[in-house]
Amino acid sequence: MHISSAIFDCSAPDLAACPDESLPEFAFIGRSNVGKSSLLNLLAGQAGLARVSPTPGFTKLINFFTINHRWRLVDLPGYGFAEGAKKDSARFNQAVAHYLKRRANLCLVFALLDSGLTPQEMDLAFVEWLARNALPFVLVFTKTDKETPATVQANIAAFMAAIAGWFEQPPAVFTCSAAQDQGRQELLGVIAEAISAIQADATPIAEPPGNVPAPSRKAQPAKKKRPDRQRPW
Ligand SMILES: Nc1nc2c(ncn2[C@@H]2O[C@H](COP(=O)(O)OP(=O)(O)OP(=O)(O)O)[C@@H](O)[C@H]2O)c(=O)[nH]1
Ligand SMILES: [Mg+2]
Repeated sequence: MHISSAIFDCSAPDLAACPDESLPEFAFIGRSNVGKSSLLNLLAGQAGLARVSPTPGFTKLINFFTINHRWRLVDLPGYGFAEGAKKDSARFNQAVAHYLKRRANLCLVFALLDSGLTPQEMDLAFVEWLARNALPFVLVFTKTDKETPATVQANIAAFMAAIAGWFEQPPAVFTCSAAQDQGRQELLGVIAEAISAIQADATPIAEPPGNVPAPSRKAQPAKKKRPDRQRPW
């Protein structure tokens, strides 16, 4: 997929402040410092679009970026950041949960995990939460440049073994390195497929030939435009 434009839209402290739901959204979530903002910049092809920092808990608001005027990347605050104003972090965690559970145009969650770490309790709990809430997601193991390929593969295998019992079909797994420009095309491919699935779903009913009465749109069951039941990736 070619990215022709990537524009910062707005920052929202809670669901009510989020922009309208007219565009499909792809959200990045994971522990503080896992590389969410860096991956967003890698996909957008624009360093500095989302702000990156070595300080955990840097992204504190829900940040929206419109890509190609047609869909959005959403940078979420990380979980597991205990410092700072307690009240604020609690509110942001709740805001993220509301966003993930209630945002009708959320197409897919990219759940990020550090490829240099063995399975972490907090990440396992979060993936379990995603599964329990039937949210569509893929796993992305980040920062692959920091460890040997063998270590990365061992950590991925251990994580997949830990979650295996929760799914009939395990979630799709990707790797990336924002530092080495790795994983961009694969992840953009996932987004392109999800967008195609939405467009196919939204194809208007063709007019019937002759005098045959057109099927009433009202009679059709309302189809939710979230492709979460289809899992096109
Ligand atoms: N070596 C390496 N460092 C990375 C990579 N991705 C991110 N980093 C570094 O990790 C740190 C955190 O990156 P961010 O993208 O800000 O992480 P985040 O998940 O958005 O963090 P919060 O907003 O604090 O939750 C920064 O110092 C980045 O430069 C990567 O692929 N490889
Ligand atoms: Mg960030």
